Amino acid sequence: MTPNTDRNQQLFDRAKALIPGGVNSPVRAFRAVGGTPRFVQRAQGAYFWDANGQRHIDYIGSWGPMILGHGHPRVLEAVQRAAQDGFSFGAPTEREVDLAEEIVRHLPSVEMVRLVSSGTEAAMSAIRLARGATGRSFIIKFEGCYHGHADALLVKAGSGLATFGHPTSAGVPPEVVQHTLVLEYNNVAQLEEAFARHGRELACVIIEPIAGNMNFVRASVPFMKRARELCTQHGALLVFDEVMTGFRVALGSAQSVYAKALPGFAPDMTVLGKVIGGGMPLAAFGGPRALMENLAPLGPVYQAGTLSGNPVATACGLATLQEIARPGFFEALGKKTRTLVDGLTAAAAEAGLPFAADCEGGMFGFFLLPQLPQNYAAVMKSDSPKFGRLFHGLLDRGVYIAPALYEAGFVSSAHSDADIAETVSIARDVFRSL
Ligand code: KE4
Repeated sequence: MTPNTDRNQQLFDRAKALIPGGVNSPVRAFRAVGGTPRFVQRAQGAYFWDANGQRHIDYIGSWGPMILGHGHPRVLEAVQRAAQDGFSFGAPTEREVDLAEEIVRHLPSVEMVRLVSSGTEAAMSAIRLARGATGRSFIIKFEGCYHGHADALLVKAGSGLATFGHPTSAGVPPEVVQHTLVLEYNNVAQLEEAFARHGRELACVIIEPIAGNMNFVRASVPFMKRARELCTQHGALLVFDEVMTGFRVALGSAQSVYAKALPGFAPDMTVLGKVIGGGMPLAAFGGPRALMENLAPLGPVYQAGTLSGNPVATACGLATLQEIARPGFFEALGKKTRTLVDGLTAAAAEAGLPFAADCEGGMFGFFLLPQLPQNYAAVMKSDSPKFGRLFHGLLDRGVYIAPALYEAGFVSSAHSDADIAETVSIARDVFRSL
């Protein structure tokens, strides 16, 4: 244990006495990689400083939200101003309408949105809406995809659960998941078969278009094309879980990437989170008017939330979206992320390390595998102990990546070219040591 973790360790020991695992979300506990989680004291731009004052270049960015880096001046100012006017009212505000307009502006498939407080809540509500709107019970999800921890979706989830290797969570009664079919990602044959067997009973297919909870696995274009066709043919809804990819991989989110490859492509519903809250608790789900008007108070599908559309969170999200909508933002961010990925790939090759990486916009992933995996089983072939050594080698040198093999990485507009170059140079040393 390097000396500089003692204040982190002290805090971790205190936390473990009061909070299960010492954390408020499992992946933060470093269980997959071992060692002591770094307690963040403060963050600014591309960096955070831990409890011992050690600076880290941050490639997690709160697992996606901090696309502008930490403490962007215009976002901070918007939040401070909003906080002056009140924290929460439980009544409508103009800024919720402004944020809804901003989201709808960039997503042609979305005519209406409902704001909620977490991605879990948004995905859970989207499933209920799909079931309510279609009158059907069955849903399809994919192994390795994670859609938050609502019971019906916590089946072979790819995020924390993949790290713990549990196929499902304790406490989820079998009858609650009996309508959840779990298929192999990118497997067209299984999709065909599931629709052949259950077509008319299927309310929706929910998918991460780029699976950030398997680190970084793209749904192939043929697979996505087939999913779209089958959903349309059988009257099931295609639900894009873009909590991670939304406003992160492109201004039009991942659906705009697929629409380039498949002209006219659009999901039937979109789940959003992370970036649209800019780091504050805010998420959303949206789609065509006819579908969304099934929601209370207009329609029979109930959904509610005390802090939904919270006035401080909407200020943070709106300021964030306004910044990333500036011309050239995503071109510059994409270039920076590509430079990082190419640099890491070259450094791994020099060290003779099996390594495959990919990126889109401000999101990237890499595998200690000879080529990019197409599904969860292939991802599971990664060398977990070696990843742990890589993780700690980078961490000890002040580079902070996800403490789990199955998590993606994120670059912000605050990461400078020098930060990227420093990261690649540090990685080169660590790869050699592996
Ligand atoms: P939250 O309830 O954590 O806001 O969102 C759930 C969720 C839904 N859909 C996707 C595609 C997601 O990636 C997430 C949450 N992502 C994880 C990281 N893999 C959050 C980190 C954590 O669990 O602490």
